Amino acid sequence: IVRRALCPGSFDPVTNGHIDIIGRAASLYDEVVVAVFVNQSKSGLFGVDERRDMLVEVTTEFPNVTIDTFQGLVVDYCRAHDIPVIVKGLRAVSDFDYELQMAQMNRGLAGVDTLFMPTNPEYSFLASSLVKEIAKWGGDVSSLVPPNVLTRLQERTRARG
Ligand code: COD
Repeated sequence: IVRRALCPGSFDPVTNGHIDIIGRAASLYDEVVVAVFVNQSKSGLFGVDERRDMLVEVTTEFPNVTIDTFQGLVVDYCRAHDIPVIVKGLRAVSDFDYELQMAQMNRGLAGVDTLFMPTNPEYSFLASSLVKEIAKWGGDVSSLVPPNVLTRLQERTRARG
């Protein structure tokens, strides 16, 4: 049997923290799908297609990882693609409340389980929202995101002034 897992997220944009979790999931499962979930109430800095393209570029080193986009419930994506488990990174206790709530809801809704991976301590403070804020004001985020994301952040923040 093929063991499949889903790494869902906003990935606006993908950071080194995400890549760490994706790579570790790829070493545990036969196939890992990373899916960009569209959140209609959050406009985001990057469009969904751009977020997908950046993820494709940074996951070429993992042959068993594929990238997709989806609008809807995580459990509906899992059902449609026959994926029994979601892999999530946990940074701190502050992540835990909400992640536990979602995990229990997803299990109740569709029997889809969630596996939590502790973040690499190097990335425990790292969040896409902070990266965007720092980049917006010209701060150095080169140690937080891969080079292709850095380039796009610089282009985007320059374009917006
Ligand atoms: N270190 C380790 N892991 C990290 C780090 C880091 N520095 N940063 C992020 N992560 C992990 C976390 O596991 C996180 O969940 C994941 O990467 C994605 O992070 P983000 O910030 O890109 O994504 P979120 O948290 O905005 O994604 C939320 C979802 C899209 C998963 C959620 O909104 C969702 O499930 N939406 C679909 C609708 C749905 O099914 N709703 C019902 C839920 S019960």
